[in-house]
Amino acid sequence: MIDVAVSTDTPLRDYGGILGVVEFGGQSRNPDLTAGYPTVGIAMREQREQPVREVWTSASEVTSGARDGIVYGHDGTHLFGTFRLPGAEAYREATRSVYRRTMTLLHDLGYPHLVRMWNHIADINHTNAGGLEVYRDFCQGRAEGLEEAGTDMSAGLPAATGIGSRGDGVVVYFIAERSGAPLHFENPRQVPAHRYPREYGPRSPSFARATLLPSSEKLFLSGTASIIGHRSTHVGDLDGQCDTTLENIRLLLASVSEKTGGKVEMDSFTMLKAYVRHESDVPHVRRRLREEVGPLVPLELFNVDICRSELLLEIEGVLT
Ligand code: 3EB
Repeated sequence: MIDVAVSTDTPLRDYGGILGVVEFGGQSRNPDLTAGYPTVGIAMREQREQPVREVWTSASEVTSGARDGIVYGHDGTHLFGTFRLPGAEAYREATRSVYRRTMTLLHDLGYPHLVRMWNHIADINHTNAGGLEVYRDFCQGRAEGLEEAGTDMSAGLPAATGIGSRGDGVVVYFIAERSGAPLHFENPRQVPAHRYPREYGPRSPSFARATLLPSSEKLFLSGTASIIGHRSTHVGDLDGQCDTTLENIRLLLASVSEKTGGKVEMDSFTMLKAYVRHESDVPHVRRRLREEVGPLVPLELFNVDICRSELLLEIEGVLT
């Protein structure tokens, strides 16, 4: 059984088995195994702020290793993996290559099902030397790498986040599963991202809106924003974007509940994260989210850029 905890303790308390740790602090750092488990740093906060850590835990014994630039920890059921691409003028080729290597690693270690991926991309809205937006360049490499690895690009894509960071380069971490095939879901009022029209870039973003992991009774909600159909709505209107984003989440949860016969609702969150483009909007978004979930749900907000320049916020989370 895989679980996640949010911690600001240094050193970490004893969690038993640790599959991997993601440190959201002032700097992006290459993943390593120095602590005895995979650790990666992502520049998501100001240097002076205390880092917050996301700790992916297991009830079983964890084995860790590194291969081809990918650092991983696994327990026989789940695998946590992470890699970093150094800052570059273009990411397409490096992304294609590392996504392919990731799929090969997952195949070789026997965790063929991608469950969830987080892609943190520095300067995500900048235009690169080739005249392409950094996010679109990344999306092209990601789609090519997954496709070349034989991924089913309509039904086999995991839930994901594609978001900015304050560091340099691209940091990715992911969860994969051995068996019990995860179930992927789409939002009834959003065009699946893999079918976005060409106006959003040469290759569509590769992700599903949510992934259910039946073995751990967890629903991984992708980064969700103020998008209806394939268009951004309420441009320039923070509350409008909050409303649409929350409604997108409600509709998605209703659709998952209907399809599985289970019940996932707004108060089923065990972890909630929001990305907010403008620092001055952070307190308001925090208040809006606290109205939705109880006072005990871990809630983290990060002031970073969002993949479409008109989007003011994006929300993701884990539900049980
Ligand atoms: C969207 O719905 C907003 O590129 O992996 C959300 C989740 C978004 C994941 C990704 C992008 C990604 O298109 C952006």
